[in-house]
This record gives sequence, C-alpha cells and structure tokens, in this order.
Amino acid sequence: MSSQLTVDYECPPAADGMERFACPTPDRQGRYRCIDDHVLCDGFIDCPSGEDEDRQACMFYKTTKAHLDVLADALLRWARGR
Ligand SMILES: [Ca+2]
Repeated sequence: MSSQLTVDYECPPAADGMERFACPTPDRQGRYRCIDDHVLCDGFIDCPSGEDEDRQACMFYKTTKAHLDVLADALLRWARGR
C-alpha cells in the first residue's frame, strides 16, 4: 500500500478534451472526484471537503487568471496590429 499523503490520481480528460483535476481528498466511498477547471472558485463546493473553493487558493487562482487574461489580450492586440 502506498501513502495517501499525496494525490497521485490522474483524471481522465473530459469529453471535450479539456483537462480535469482530482480533488485532494476522496469522498466517503474513497474515490477521488474529478472536476473541470471551470468549476474552480465558482462559488459552489464541488470537492468533498470544499478544496475547490479554498479562499487562499482561489485568491491566487483569480489573480493569476486575471494576469493571464491581460497578457492574452495584449498578445491578441499585438498580433492583430501587425
Ligand atoms: Ca466549485
């Protein structure tokens, strides 16, 4: 038996090919739930222990995503202006 301290569970990709993520803790049946990235920090608890709505993680996630959106927007405008 391997240690349960780390999550090494791989989620199969979603039907549309998007990457999915395993919740860090298993549910009552001992199964790791796979969630889509768009349910992260959406205000609804999707993981058994609510990790996908963790306040600190979501703050990091949202600021990072905001920066990436600005960067992607700037790249798009740069590409269009050429
Ligand atoms: Ca959620």
